[in-house]
Amino acid sequence: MKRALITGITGQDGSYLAEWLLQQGYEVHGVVRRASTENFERIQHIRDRITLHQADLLDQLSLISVLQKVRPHEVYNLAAMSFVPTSWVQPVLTAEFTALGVTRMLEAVRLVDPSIRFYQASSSEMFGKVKECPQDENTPFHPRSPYGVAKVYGHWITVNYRESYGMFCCSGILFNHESPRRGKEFVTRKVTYAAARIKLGLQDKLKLGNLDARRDWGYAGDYVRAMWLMLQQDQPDDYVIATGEMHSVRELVEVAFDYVGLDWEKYVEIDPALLRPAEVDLLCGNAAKAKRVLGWEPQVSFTELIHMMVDADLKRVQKEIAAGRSDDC
Ligand code: NAP
Ligand code: F7E
Repeated sequence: MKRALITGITGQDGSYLAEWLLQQGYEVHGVVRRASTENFERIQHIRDRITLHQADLLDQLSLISVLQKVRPHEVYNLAAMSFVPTSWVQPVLTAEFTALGVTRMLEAVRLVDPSIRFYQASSSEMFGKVKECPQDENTPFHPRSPYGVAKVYGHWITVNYRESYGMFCCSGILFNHESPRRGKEFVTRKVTYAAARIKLGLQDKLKLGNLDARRDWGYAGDYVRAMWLMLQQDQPDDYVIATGEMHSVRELVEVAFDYVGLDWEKYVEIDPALLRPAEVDLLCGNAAKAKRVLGWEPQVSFTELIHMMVDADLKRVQKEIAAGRSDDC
């Protein structure tokens, strides 16, 4: 039986990847960091089928120990400080987690068993102020946030361990991917949650930043399959994973509010505090290499994704109302 270790298993992608690997017959292990209250909501439904280990990307020895204990065949390094605005507030910590954390994980792999296959969660944020459209594996990087800069470091150190030590290291350059499990501060979820709450009478305004920003949004469940496929190839390599379609935040709001029968313009307010010091105006990926080599293609369209998220939020908010514990807005 193959064993996999996932860092960031409590996150959006970690939870979908754990499900996918269980379906493939893997023994699944996850790294969690200590918190005063457990934050296992996304993995609650598979909690009895996975094994969790305490470790932290800031603590080299803890990573080595967990690898020695689990002896995985594959490591998926998904843990990171992943929210772009916070990276301006905590740039040094972002670099520690999101950049140096990758080297700590790679060093642990090299020390314990360099034949372990390694996946690094790289990001389209590395393209930032884009040099061409669409972006592919050869497009130069120009990151626009401390998060993007940290991800560029993580990407190149992954490539470097492959080239320096011949390790099986892959970097997946994933464009934005979303789901009902997306954190509520990211724009898709912020919008679908607000649409549900406004529809159900719990909220009357939604404050947003830049409505003109455009992104290539896909479904997280599709994207974790690509991570796994990368580690099943004969040769390690880097791949762009994207839908190839771009939509603005304004279109996202329209689709979500239309779906619940509301006119978004009556509810959305622009809050200048939500504008970023440096914006990524547009991102659109070319995943032709992933299609050709991995046979990977997205299965959920943009509209299906947003409808899926609104449906899930309507159900969640209705449950909260029934239980008498809806969030105050
Ligand atoms: P997410 O929901 O924010 O999850 C991040 C995970 O990292 C959480 O499990 C978090 O644990 C963990 N983590 C953070 N700091 C840690 C530390 N010091 N030690 C151990 N664990 C730590 O992010 P996601 O959307 O699933 O994304 C997964 C990865 O893909 C991230 O690296 C992200 O930067 C990258 N990525 C995401 C996208 C996207 O659109 N979703 C696109 C490209 C790349 P806690 O639960 O304890 O906070
Ligand atoms: O913003 C605009 C905002 O925070 C998308 C992370 O998973 O994907 C994600 O990063 C766009 C930006 O995602 C609001 O200015 C407008 O242009 O949902 P987001 P992100 O910054 O693209 C990449 C690929 C990652 O790797 C990251 O980990 O939406 N926007 N108004 C807003 N964004 C937010 N969050 N909140 C607003 O009110």
